[in-house]
Amino acid sequence: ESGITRPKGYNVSFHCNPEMEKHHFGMTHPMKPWRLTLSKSLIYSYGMSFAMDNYISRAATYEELASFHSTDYLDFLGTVLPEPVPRDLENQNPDLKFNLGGSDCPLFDGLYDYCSMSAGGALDAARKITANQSDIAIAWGGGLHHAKRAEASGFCYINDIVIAILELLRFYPRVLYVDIDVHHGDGVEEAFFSTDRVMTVSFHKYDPNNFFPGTGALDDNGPKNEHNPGAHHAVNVPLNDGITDEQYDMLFNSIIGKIVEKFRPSAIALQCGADSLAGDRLGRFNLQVQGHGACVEFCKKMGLPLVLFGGGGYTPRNVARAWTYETSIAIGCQDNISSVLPQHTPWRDQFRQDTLFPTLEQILGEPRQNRNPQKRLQEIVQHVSEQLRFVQA
Ligand code: TV7
Ligand code: CA
Ligand code: ZN
Repeated sequence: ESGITRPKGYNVSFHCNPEMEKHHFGMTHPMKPWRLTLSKSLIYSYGMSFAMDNYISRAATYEELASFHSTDYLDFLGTVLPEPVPRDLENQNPDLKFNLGGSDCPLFDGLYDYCSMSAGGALDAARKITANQSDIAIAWGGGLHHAKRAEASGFCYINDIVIAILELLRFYPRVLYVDIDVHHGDGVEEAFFSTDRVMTVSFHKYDPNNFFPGTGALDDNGPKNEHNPGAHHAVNVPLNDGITDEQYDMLFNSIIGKIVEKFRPSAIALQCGADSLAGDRLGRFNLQVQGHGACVEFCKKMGLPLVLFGGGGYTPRNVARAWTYETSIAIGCQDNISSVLPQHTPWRDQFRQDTLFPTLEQILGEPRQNRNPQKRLQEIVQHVSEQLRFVQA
């Protein structure tokens, strides 16, 4: 008895493309599309595919990508060929075209296909929502929040989130974008900087000189020009190393709760970057699978159409745990699934511990020091409350 049942009248759709997982950024590059394979295999091992509509997503068309990106950029992206850049020469060449071909955004075989598949999944998910066929649509292969209109950035080439939100905006008056990746969601924020139809909220590690991308201070809230409708519609929650589940939960619930009340979105787009988990190769937080998943649960409880995107996540076994737990929350079977990984899970030894919820001690040995004083978190909530006085639904 797997405990997986399909609630009547509640639809979750799952959008993925196995072709995407075969791409490689390079041997030592932290972004491993294989983490999608591991996640999906754990989700399927729990039997969750029986409680969702499962789709192999298509690749987005050039025209769909051009709803956000410039054609100059897309044309270049579609024609560049990978030529290995010698490691030592790379830093002497600061003017890479469209920021392509450096070590963060390398050129690799099938790059254009990889990008269009990531965007295709996100767009399929958005369309299942706007067609009223899904209550929650999941695209773990998306969430590439740093890409700009005509520039690659931070492992992101095509901004599937912006493209999906533009689709939602054809049907809904207002969309709330929430980003729990450990990095600032700068590309999505910038894309909707001058509209009051999208409110963007990013929680992230903020250290302008030492942590990518260096933007997203508490008082970066949209255009300073008051006549711009987008003013006050960017919310930033800058955090420090070692934040815990309890603190994050308090912040998330109080901030997102206030925003939903004031902005009254018609749909929510949630980027679930799993690099905010403890033990991530690039991240620095102490979040556990439960705390990360609590954000998904809170958004689901708002009772609005919801699109879930992937994003960062550089320790594949933890990414797979988080996105599996979050898929179970979407379906509503989180209290019925076993915390012990299914015996027949492929690559089961990759997970090291056989539980879906390893303790901080199991993940880290020694937990990272928490550098988020309670007083600072209260200041953040206070700032957001004051900011929201300028926001009208
Ligand atoms: C959404 N951090 C993306 C997050 C993008 C972070 C960065 C690396 C990195 C790149 C590598 C690599 C790495 C161990 C880590 C200023 C630099 C410093 C490259 C070495 N190892 C998301 C982007 C961030 C590439 N970039 O939000 C190849 O870390 O900090 C930077 C920029 C210049 C480039 N160098 C790093 O999670 C999906 N990159 C190993 C091999
Ligand atoms: Ca973020
Ligand atoms: Zn990230």
